[in-house]
Amino acid sequence: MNQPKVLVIQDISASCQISMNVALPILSSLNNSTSILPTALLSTHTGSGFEDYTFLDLTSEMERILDHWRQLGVSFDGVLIGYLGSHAQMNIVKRVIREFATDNAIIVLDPVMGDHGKLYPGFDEKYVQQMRELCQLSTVVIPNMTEAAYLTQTPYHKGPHTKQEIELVIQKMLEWNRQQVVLTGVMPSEQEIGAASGSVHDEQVKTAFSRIYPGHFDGTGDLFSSVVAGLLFQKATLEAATETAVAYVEKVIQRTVASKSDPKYGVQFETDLLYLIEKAAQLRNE
Ligand code: PXL
Repeated sequence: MNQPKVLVIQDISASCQISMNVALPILSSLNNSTSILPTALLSTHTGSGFEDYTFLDLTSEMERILDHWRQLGVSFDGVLIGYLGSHAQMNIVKRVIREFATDNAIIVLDPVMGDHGKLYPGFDEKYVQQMRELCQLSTVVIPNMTEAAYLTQTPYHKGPHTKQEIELVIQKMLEWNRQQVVLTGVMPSEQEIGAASGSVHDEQVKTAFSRIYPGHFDGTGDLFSSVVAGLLFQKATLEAATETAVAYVEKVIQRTVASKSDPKYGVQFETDLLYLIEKAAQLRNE
């Protein structure tokens, strides 16, 4: 069986189970052949509890890597884009899509820039505007409620969310990317959380939900988009990929709570990788 050749563009938060540290094992478990283009090297992520993090911007190295790949004639069937370290990297990502993506490549963009109604440190309105442009070049965009609010210039609403409210956000997002959107952090009630997906080819918005567990779990957004991307690269439908990602992330959160580990370091995703692998095999045979 031919493996898709895929590229992950995001940071390495060295000692946390987030971003590149989860994307690689997830994509590999889902049978994708993976290359990486790291955007920055940090000691940890930039969220609360880690105020003194180190940050090495890899912009110039990214350019050098791409120049070498160009000489080699490297190309990718799928690209997953996550946390970028600077404005300048937007142009590099556009270059990757232009020069290294095959004609039918699937470009999955997680527009990582904020959560809980606020932008992460280092991001501003100029970055949001650049992100809107990147949405236009992507096959699937996976914003959380905060990122969607910034991208569509609608007020952030913590939830619970009504069906109409979610459908409107998805419709506005689709005006930017004109293909497919998966909105995360959707809360139909105080007890449930999950995702809603929409496509320009299908009027109907599809949803998948799980139980809410109290607390904040860093890295679940990165985990979710890695699962969706990994399955889409394997030709699963958007609906199946979204349902699987919601179910897997719930299992991982249960595991993390049971382990009593400090959730600021990310989630315990490894133990349930077999569940994901088996689910992917089922989807292939459907
Ligand atoms: O999980 C998103 C993320 C990725 N990378 C870095 C971050 C964050 C969220 O805070 O700080 C460096």
